[in-house]
Amino acid sequence: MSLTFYYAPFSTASVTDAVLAALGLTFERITLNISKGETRTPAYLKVNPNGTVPTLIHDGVILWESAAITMYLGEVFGIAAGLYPAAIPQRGEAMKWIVWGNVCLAEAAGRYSAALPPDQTGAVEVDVPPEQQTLAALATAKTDLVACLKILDAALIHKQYLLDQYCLADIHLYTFIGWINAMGVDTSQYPGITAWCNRCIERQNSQVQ
Ligand SMILES: N[C@@H](CCC(=O)N[C@@H](CS)C(=O)NCC(=O)O)C(=O)O
Repeated sequence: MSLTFYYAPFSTASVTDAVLAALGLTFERITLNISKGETRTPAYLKVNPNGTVPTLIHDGVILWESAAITMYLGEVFGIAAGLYPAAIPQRGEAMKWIVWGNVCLAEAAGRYSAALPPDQTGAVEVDVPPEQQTLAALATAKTDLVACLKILDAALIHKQYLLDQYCLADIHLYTFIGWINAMGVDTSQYPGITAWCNRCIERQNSQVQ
């Protein structure tokens, strides 16, 4: 089995990194420096024409988009590891939360990050168009981000995990919360999210022992 992971620190690839770690998979890591343009070289664009990380190559199958990668890894490795539901309806729940994490939560967080001064984004520095760096853009992104956090909090307030049991969907979304906190957004006012984050940390700690 061959698994190659294109990664950059403080990027969306951290989500895939956390999923790979939870699955205990052995892989080749290729670390790219986004600031030096290493995601935009002709050689890398042949692998991922979007010029972004993460990219994962599994036995010749080239995958981009962290949500697709988490679901693929769940399907191929996660079921046997007890970290991904084998069938509906829980499978559908996992897909719903993973896609929502990217399309709604991380999308709003990304706009918030883009509008912040470069040293406060909690992420790798990228060029941001000036129209995305206004106070109005920051306020709109914050409103959208808070709306997402409220949805997540409501889903977790009476539950241990997003699904009936801990799975890759928790790891995927929990990693985004880490980034959101690193941007200075305090999520401690959301009791469902806070208790869930603590449970995810405990799980991660027990996985490395
Ligand atoms: N929707 C994509 C987002 C990937 C993405 O935007 N990655 C950024 C880092 S967070 C990147 O690689 N940027 C490199 C560049 O723009 O050159 C995913 O979830 O995988």
